[in-house]
Amino acid sequence: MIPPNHPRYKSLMLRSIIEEGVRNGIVHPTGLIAHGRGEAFDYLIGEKTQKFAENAIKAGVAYLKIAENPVISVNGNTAVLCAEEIVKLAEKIKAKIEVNLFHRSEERIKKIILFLEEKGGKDILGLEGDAKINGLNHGRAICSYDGIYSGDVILVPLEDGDRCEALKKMGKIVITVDLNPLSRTARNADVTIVDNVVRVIPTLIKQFEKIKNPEEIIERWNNEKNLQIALDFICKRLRKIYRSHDSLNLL
Ligand code: PTJ
Repeated sequence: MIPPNHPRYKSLMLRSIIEEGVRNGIVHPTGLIAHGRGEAFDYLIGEKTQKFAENAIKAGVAYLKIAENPVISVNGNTAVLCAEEIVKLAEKIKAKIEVNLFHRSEERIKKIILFLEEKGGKDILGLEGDAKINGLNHGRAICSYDGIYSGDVILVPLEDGDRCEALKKMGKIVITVDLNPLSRTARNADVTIVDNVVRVIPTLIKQFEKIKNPEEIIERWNNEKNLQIALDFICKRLRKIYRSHDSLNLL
């Protein structure tokens, strides 16, 4: 039991959700490591949705608004962290949900589909495995023809760099959520939301009604520049924290 008044309550709760996800076979064991890396970067951005993430969320919404066949790709970590919100988002934007795993196993796909269905998800793709992402030769290449394969705009939180690159080569617009602005996925995607997926999905839902000028937002969007802003923010923040520690030591 984590006491709600613990100063790290929210973060510890997310850890425990991921841990439980591993125990019940939804999250792959390496999902713990991925989560830990995410936590470290969340620390660096102040565990808040910063301006650069807000702007990326707006760009993501803009692409989702003009999409003809949007798809949300869900893996083990994303499922346990925000299944309910993913289902709500899919309904709002009329997107398909596909369970698409890096460490693919039929058993885990079934568990994740069931988990999403318990939260209200319908017609969830993933088990068919009737298509392949071009240029990848591993289980992670397998996808659904009616989902990722034929989709035009793909939202892939916590994605693998190789696969993101392969999706881009297939001509997809890739929107990712990745706390690490240095990752290959972050650098390859069309829109990289440097923020925690648990904060991003509810914000995407809220912004969907608000955005009325998607074409203008897309026209102005520069992912590389936004990633640089995120990195500059982290560097500036670290220098500031370091200085304030220095002055504390002097007292
Ligand atoms: O369920 P599977 O088999 O599809 O596997 C999923 C994981 C996440 C294990 C797999 O895709 C993987 O190994 O991912 P990576 O290459 O470690 O990348 C995960 C990225 O997500 C890292 O850059 C983390 O910083 C980032 N990340 C982790 N937790 C979060 C996050 N980004 C946003 N929100 C998070 N909560």
